[in-house]
Amino acid sequence: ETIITATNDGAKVPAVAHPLAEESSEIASNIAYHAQYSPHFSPLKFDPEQAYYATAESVRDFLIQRWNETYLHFHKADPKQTYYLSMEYLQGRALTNAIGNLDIRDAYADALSKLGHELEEIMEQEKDAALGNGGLGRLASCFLDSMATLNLPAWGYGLRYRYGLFRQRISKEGQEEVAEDWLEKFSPWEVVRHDIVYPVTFFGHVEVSPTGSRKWVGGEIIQALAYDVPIPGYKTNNTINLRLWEAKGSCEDFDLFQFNDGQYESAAQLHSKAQQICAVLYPGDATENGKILRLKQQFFLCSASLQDIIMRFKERRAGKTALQWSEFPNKVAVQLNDTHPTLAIPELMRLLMDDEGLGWDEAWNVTTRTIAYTNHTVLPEALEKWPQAIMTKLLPRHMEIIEEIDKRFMAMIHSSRTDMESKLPSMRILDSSNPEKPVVRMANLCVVSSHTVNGVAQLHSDILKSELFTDYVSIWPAKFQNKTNGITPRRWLRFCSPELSDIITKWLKTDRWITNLDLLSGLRKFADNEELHSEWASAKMANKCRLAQYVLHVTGIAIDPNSLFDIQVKRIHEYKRQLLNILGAVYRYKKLKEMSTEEKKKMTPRTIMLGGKAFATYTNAKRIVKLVNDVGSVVNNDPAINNYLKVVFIPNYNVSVAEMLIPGSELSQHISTAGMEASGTSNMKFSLNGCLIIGTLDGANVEIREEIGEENFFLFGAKADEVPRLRKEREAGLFKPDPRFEEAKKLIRSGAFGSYNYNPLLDSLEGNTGYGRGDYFLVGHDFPSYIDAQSRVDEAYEDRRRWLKMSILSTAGGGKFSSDRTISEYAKEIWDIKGCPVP
Ligand code: 4GP
Repeated sequence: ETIITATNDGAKVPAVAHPLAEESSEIASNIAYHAQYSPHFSPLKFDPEQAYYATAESVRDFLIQRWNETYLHFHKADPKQTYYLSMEYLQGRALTNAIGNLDIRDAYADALSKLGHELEEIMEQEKDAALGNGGLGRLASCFLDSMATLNLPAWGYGLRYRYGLFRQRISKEGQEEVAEDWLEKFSPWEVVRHDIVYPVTFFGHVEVSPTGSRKWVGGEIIQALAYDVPIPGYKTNNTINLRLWEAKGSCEDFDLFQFNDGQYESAAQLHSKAQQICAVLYPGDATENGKILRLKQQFFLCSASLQDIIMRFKERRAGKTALQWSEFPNKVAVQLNDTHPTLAIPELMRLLMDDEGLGWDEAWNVTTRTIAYTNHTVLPEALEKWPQAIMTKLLPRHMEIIEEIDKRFMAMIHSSRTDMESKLPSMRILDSSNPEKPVVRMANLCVVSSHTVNGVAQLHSDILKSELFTDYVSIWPAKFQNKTNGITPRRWLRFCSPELSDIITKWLKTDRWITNLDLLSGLRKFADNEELHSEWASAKMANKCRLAQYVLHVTGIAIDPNSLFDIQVKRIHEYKRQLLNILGAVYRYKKLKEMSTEEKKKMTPRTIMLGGKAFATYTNAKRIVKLVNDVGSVVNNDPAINNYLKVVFIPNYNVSVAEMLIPGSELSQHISTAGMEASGTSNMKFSLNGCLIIGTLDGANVEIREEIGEENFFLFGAKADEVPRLRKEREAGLFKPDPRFEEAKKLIRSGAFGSYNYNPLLDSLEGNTGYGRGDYFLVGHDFPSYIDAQSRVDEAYEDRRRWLKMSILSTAGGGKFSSDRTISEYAKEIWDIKGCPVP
C-alpha cells in the first residue's frame, strides 16, 4: 500500500481509489490515489501544484459520472435541446465552482488538511481558462451555469484556444502582452472524445452536376476533435457540456516521403495549418492572412458544431420514425452569441441542401426556425463585415448561399413591401456601395435569417429597434425581444463572498436565495437593523482586508482598508471612459494638494483601483493604462497626500481577480457614454455584493437603479437620447468646458505625471470634430456632473448608517439580475425548451 504525505506534514494517508467518496478520509485517500496512479509529475512530491491536479481529478470523477447520466437521460427523453454557439467563454477557475455546486467543499477542505494542505492554497494553483475577452464571454459562462442549474437540455459549443486572452504585464512602458498558456501542463477539466471527429473544409470550389445540384469539393480538410468540459449545476444531478473543438491534421496528411526527403515543413503543412486555427483567441486581423484565419476559426466552430448537432438529431431518431427534417426545429434551438458564429446560417443551409437533399424552401424553413441571434453591441466597429472576396475564396459554396439569401430578401421587399424599397441599400446583406470591395454584413444576415433577435438590456434592445434595426422592425415587429443579462449568484456571491452569503442566509432564514435570487428582497425590511449593519460591515471589512493583502502582493502598494474602496474594472475602451475616472482622480489630487492639513482631514480617504486589458493594437486604450499607472506613481508617493488618495492599477484583470476585487468593493464605476454600453454585467456583480454604483443611465444600470431605488445610485451624465444633440452642438462649436475639466487636463499636460507625451490622448477630448478629436465620448460634457456625483459619494460615505443601508438595499435589489432569470426567459420565449432533470 502506498502512502502519500504532503511535504510539510507528517500525516500518512493511504492511496486507495475511492471514486465519488463523500467521507473526508476516503476523499483524502482518493486524492492520494490520483497523485499516485494517474501521475503527471515524478513521485515523491506532493506540493500544492501536484495536490491541485490530484484534487481536480478526484472531483472530476463526480463530474464525469453526472455528465454521463445527464447525457443518457437527454438521449432517452429526447427533449428539444438548445445549443449555444459562442467564440468566447470566460470560464475562470473550475475547482472552486465544482466543489461549490456539488456541495462538497467542506469535505474537500477537510480531506486536504489531512494531506497537509489548505484548500484555499490548492484552489489558487489553477490557471484561469480565459477563452474570451470580456463581457460577452463571461456572460456565456454564466449562462452555462444557469442552464445546468435549471436542468435545461442545453450545451455550449466553442473553440479550444491554446492561448487564451493574453496575460497583462505592467512595466514602465505601460501594458505588455504575454501569451497565456493555460494548457501548458494540462487541464484536468476536459475530456477528449477520440470518437467525435468531423472534417471541416476550407477553400475548394463548387461543382454543378448534370441535374443542376451543387456541391462543394476539393480544398483543405481539417479535422475537428471534441474536448468536453463538464458543467455542473448547483445542487442538482444535471451536468451539461461545453464542447470545445480542437483542430488537427489527420495521419494521411503527413507526407512521410517529403519528410524523409528533408522537407520537414511541407511534409507537415496541413498539421501546422490546423494548429493555427485554435492557436489564439482573436488573432490580429489587420492583414488579409489575419482575416482569413479569423474567418476560418468562425467557420470551424460553426461547421463542427452543426455536424455534431445533426449527428445527434439523427442518432436520437434512429429506429424510431422516418427522418423528418421539419422536426429538426422542434428538437434543436441554436443561439448565436453575437455575429461571430453567423456562418452557422449558410452552413446549416448547405448541410441540409447539399448533404441531405432538401430543397431551398424546406432548408430555409428549417434554418430560420432553428436559429436565433443575440446582439451585444451597437458600436459600428464591432458589427462584423467580411470582404466578399475573402468569403468567396475561403467558402465558395457559402458565398453562393448568402447571395441567394440576399436575392430572395430583395425579391420579398420588391413583391410585398414596396414601401421599404428605398431602405434596401442599408438592409441588404451584401453591401456593394464600394464596388471594388463589396462586403457581407453579418448582422444583417443574422436578422434576416433568425426567428428571434434580442438585445441584452432594455435600453439596448430599444436602441436596436429604434436605431440599428429599425427598418427590419417594420417588416418583422415580432422578431425583436429583450433579454436583460444576468450573472450566476453562485460564483458571484455564494462562492466569492462566503461571509456575506452566510449573513444573508442567516437573516433570510434560508439559503434558497442561491437559486431563487428574488428572495433577496427579504433583506429590505432589515435595512435599518443595527445588528445586521454591524455584521454586514464586518463581512465587508474582512473582504477589504483580503483585497488589500492581494493588492500589496501584486503591486507592492499598501492600501488602507479604512479608506473608501472605489473600483473600475473592465476592458479598457474609450466608450467605457476610464479616462473620465482618471481625470476625476487627477482633479481630486490637485484639490488635496491645495488644501491645508485641517481641510484634508475633512476629506474621505479614497483608494481608486482600475484594472482591465487593452486590445494590443488599440493605442489610446494603452495610453490610458499607462496614464493610470503614471498618476498612481506620483500620487501614491506624494507625502503630502498620504492616505487621502491612492490610485492603483490592478494588473492582469481576469475572472479570479474579479472574484477577489468585487467582494471588497464599496463603490464601483459604470460610467460609459449613455447608449454605448449594451448592458454591462460587472455592474450586477458589484451591486449584488453590496457595492454602490456611480454611473450613467446606460445599459443595465438603468434597470439596476430601478430595482435598488434611485436614492441608492449615484447618477450623473447625459442621457442616451441627449447624446446625438450634444455631439451636434459640439460640432457647432457650442461646447463650453467646465474649468475643473480644464484644470485636470492641464495638470497632466504640464508633465506632473512624468515625461510621457499624453497630448495625443488628451487631444482626443479637444476640438469640435475630426479623427481622434472632438470628444466623441462626451468626457468633457459629463465631467462636472461626475465630480458632483463623486462629492455626493463622499458625503454619503461619511454617514456610516446611511451607507450600510444603501449597501444592503443594493444586495436586496439584485434578484432580477440572476442569470437563472435570464436563461428561464430565453428558454421560454426564444428556445421553447423545458427542464429535463436527471432523476
Ligand atoms: C459586451 C457588451 O459590451 C456589454 O455591455 C455586455 O454586458 C456584454 O457584451 C454581454 O452582453 N460585448 C462584448 C463584445 O463583449 O465583444 O461585443
